[in-house]
Amino acid sequence: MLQINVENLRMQKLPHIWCPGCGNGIALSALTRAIDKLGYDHDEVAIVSGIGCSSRSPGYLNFNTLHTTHGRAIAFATGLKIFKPKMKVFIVTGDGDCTAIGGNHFIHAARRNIDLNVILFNNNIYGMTGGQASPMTPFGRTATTAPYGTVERNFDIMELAKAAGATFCGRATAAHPRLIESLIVKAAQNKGFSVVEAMLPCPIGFGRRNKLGGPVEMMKYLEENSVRVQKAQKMSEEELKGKFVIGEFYNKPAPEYIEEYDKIIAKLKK
Ligand SMILES: Cc1ncc(C[n+]2csc(CCOP(=O)(O)OP(=O)(O)O)c2C)c(N)n1
Ligand code: SF4
Repeated sequence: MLQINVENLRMQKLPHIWCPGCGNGIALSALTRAIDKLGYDHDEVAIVSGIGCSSRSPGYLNFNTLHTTHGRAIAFATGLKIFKPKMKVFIVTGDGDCTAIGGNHFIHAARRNIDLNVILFNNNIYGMTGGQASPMTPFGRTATTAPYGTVERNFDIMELAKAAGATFCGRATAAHPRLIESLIVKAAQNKGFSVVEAMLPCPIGFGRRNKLGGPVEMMKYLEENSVRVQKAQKMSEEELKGKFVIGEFYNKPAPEYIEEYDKIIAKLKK
């Protein structure tokens, strides 16, 4: 059974604000289990978020936490990491927070390969503000801002992260909590910019409007339509339509931003 270590929670901040059946808690608990597995002290971990339902997570977590402004979590985390390079920094961000208003921070942090770990809580919608479409709302799905279905194509964040320069990326769904956890462990072990996408049900802002049923049906949908990366490689584009490819997508080291900066500082000090 999957358990959560209560020492990782700020019990005084509970109950949380999330709707019944929201997937955020699944990713939050996977993050805490990953931190336990990595053996980090509470004092050496920082969790940074922007604004949104998902971005409320750090408030419930008993680590160093920063709840910042919408879209700016990566910018704050970059400053923190530069000032305290030994800190293990995790960013909890929603699909709107990370890929719309925060999109430019995301691609440039990836390009720099700064040692940060983005945990993208992807519920395909702006949950907190009532269900507007985000850049990760799948084509054709409805939202308050797209009542007849969005005509915009959604980002594939794995492809975007890799193309921008991230050195680790992986995806899992709420129906695969152990995979979310193990991807977060690997992300943290990567010395560079890492992205873990957790596909999570938002039954209120996304599921209800798109007639995907309640939380149980949404979880089943995620489970039944997921395909492991290795299997997906042998499938045609047609066969992959509507499927969520999950697993480790990319893991290849490259020069890390702070280490490169330190080299220049050391050279100039000589
Ligand atoms: C600068 C700014 N613009 C807009 C908002 C309003 N706002 C708050 S949360 C949010 C979207 C949240 O969606 P997402 O990041 O996907 O997270 P979720 O709530 O789905 O977890 C928006 C637009 C804001 N707080 N600040
Ligand atoms: S609106 Fe969606 S993301 Fe926000 S708490 Fe409710 S179910 Fe979760």
